[in-house]
Amino acid sequence: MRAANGDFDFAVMGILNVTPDSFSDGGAYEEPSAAIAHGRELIAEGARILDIGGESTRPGAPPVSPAEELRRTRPVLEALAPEAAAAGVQISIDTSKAQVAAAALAAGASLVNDQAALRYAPEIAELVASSGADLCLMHMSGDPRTMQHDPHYDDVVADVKSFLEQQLRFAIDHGVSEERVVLDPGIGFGKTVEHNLALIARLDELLALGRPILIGTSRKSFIGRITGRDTSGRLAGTLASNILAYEHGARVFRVHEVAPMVDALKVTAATLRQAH
Ligand code: HH2
Repeated sequence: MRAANGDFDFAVMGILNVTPDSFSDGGAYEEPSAAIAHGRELIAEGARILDIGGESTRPGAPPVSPAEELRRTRPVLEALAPEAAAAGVQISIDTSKAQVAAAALAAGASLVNDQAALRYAPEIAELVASSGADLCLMHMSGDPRTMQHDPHYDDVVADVKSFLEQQLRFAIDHGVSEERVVLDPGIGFGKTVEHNLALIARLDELLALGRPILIGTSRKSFIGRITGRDTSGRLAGTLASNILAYEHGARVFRVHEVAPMVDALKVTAATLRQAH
């Protein structure tokens, strides 16, 4: 990760879903002009990374072709890339398709956020290696169509850790520099509420892999299950889960609402500094 928030050791990643069907903001930024305006807002609010995605991965989401994913994301990426570069903000492409990753890297993205962690498109490793980009490897059990059908682990934290270790090794063996990789336990991807909470509470165990941890809890259903709130009322739960994740070692935070997250993490980080 290149850019932290101010003199703090965390980076907030703003979510920019250019999709008709994302679970909490589907359709809101489907028009390129609306997505570009929202991207500018996220930068102004303090996002250090913009994560642009053209395919929803909510449970049961229908797959999207590479051409359609590119049609959605490319104009937004091309418009925002120069402004993001001027502001020192990194652009991330949220995709598991090599064709989409390649086009996004050519248009100015410098992070590939691969939710399949190279399982669907192993060739993303070579693309990332040759362009010198960063790579996020996320754990998902199965695929979005089936992942919430009775997920099971022997020990969710140990199983996620060993998967991430194996995919990190694969990436390195295919030319990716280790220091370019970020790891993500994949909150909500083939996990029960208890699995998600265990991953946050025991996130420290993933630090042994030696790479920064990215976490994405924003508005997710485990927060709704605990609080009884729909997606529009999950900001407080999102902040709470990310503050705890920071305390347990996460340093990159993927969220829809950037400004409150930046403030909450600044106070958390400043407080914890005094404890050490
Ligand atoms: N979660 C979502 C999408 N991409 N990437 C990473 N690395 N980690 C995550 O936890 C993660 C992710 C799902 O959230 P969202 O983009 O809001 O929804 P949708 O997939 O429906 O577009």
